[in-house]
This record gives sequence, C-alpha cells and structure tokens, in this order.
Amino acid sequence: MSAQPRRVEHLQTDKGNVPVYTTAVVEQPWSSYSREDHTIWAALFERQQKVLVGRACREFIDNQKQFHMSPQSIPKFDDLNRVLKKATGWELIGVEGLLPELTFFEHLANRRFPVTWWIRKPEQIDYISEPDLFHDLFGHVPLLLNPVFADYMQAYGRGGVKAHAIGADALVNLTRLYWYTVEFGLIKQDDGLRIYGSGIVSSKGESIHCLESPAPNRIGFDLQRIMRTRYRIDTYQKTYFVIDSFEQLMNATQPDFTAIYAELTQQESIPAGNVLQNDFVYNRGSGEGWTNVGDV
Ligand code: HBI
Ligand code: FE
Repeated sequence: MSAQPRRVEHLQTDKGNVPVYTTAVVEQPWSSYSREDHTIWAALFERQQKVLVGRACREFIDNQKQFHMSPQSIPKFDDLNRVLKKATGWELIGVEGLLPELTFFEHLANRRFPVTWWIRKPEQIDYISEPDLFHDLFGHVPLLLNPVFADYMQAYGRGGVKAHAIGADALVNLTRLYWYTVEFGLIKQDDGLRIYGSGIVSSKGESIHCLESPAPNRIGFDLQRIMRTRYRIDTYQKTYFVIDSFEQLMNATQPDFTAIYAELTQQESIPAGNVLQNDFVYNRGSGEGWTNVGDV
C-alpha cells in the first residue's frame, strides 16, 4: 500500500459524498462529519457502553479503555492507530464499505483492518445491513489490541487468500468461520458466558438476545461444525458458537485447511438453527454448564 491514501473521484449519493472506487483506501474525512454524524455516534456509544457491562468479555472492555474513545465525537483513525500500531502492529485503514473478499483478506493478512468511514443515519440506529463506522470501529477495533486475537485475524486473512485460490466452496467454509467467531462469537469466561463477536457488540438487541433469550443454541466451538453451518445475515443468529479462550481460536487456525475443505465437500451443510447429536450445548440459568446431546 502506498503511504498516501489514493485520492479518488467522489459521487453524490444518498449516503453523502462517496468515492467511486470502492476498493480504494480513503482518508477518513473527519472534518466533514456533520453534527448529526457525531450525535449518532454518541447515542450508539453510550447505549452500548451500558448494555455491554456484564455482557462483553473482559478483553473487550479493558482494551476499549486504552483507546480513550468517548461519546464526545467520532474517533480519529490516526489517534486509534497510534495506540494500535504500538501494541500489536495493526493499522486501521479507511474504506468505503464492504470490500471484495480477496481485497479484504489481503488487508487482514497484512495486519490492516478496513474501517468504513461513514456512519449510519438516525433511522438506522437499531439495524443496518452493511458495516458502517460504528460496527467496524466500536465493534472490531478493541480486540485487535489483544495479541492472540490480533494473530488470529491475520491468520484468517492468510487463510482467506489461500481459500480464494482453492475455490468457491472453500471460501464458503472459511467465511462461516469468520461469521461465527469474529462477528458472532461467544466466550466462556470465569464469571460466565460473554460476548466477543463484533456483530453482537455493536448491536443492542443482539447483545441481549444472544445471552438472555432461550431461543438460540449456544454450541461449543468445533471448527468443522462451524464450517458446515449456514447463517443468515438479516436476523438474530439462531446459533452461537462458544470458545473457551482466544488461544483455542488461534490453535484451530494453525493447521492448513486444504484437507478439511476437501472432506467438507462430502458433507451436507447444516441449517443455522439445528442441534446435532454430538454438539456440546451450553445451558444458562440453574444448572448452568455444558451438556452433550449425545449423552442423554
Ligand atoms: N469488507 N470492509 C469489509 N468488511 C468486512 O467485514 C468484509 C468485507 N468483505 C468481505 C467480508 N467481510 C466477508 O466475506 C468475510 O469474510 C469474510
Ligand atoms: Fe464486521
């Protein structure tokens, strides 16, 4: 990547002024954020700070403090980068939004995390179908300070580049891993079940739903099980996968997945809401803990 962000043409759209070339790295246009932009940041930030107490994992809460983010104004990527680069060598880069998969993987493989520069409108406060600044920044950035998680993200990027070369099926399998860990993962900590997935952490409704609702399945992490499990992007998840530690995630991504992809082509995918015989299911409430469906 060149040292200077590439300047591109801009188009006037309903999202405001947006670059024409969606894969370009863009400078965060911080001085052009409106009062409304900073206000929606403040509203989302304050709401999530409250919801995440006792729900987000220890690492998310602790790391977030190190960035000194506040409801006052949208953070500057440059300020966050000073903290991040020193800690784990990751760098935030401004982008227009969702990137083509290979472009996204290549950034991660080089410890660059793409952050959408624009923030949602007030009418989208509860739900937006694509990543915006609040999701990317509030949701993803804190865990990039964790050395093990930081390495996992890079390993995922490298795995993505490989999977892309192998083919579409491999990419589907790998994308499910990202979805059920980085985006919608839960972690079992000493004080109970906690959230680490950025898609949850940036959503008030799902932060409560994933932990407190009796509806979803909470299943112990299993790499191949995850790679076979379909997902929906437009509803709360029907299944969450629970890790014991970030080391567990990192260890799971050490092997080369080529043989696993080949094996998975022989197996059916699993509907998002299903529970299988061998799943370890985490039960909340009285008698909190794991049960193995196959044991009953
Ligand atoms: N682009 N900016 C951005 N952010 C994402 O989270 C993202 C993406 N492109 C592709 C993508 N995610 C998914 O396909 C992840 O694997 C893979
Ligand atoms: Fe995300």
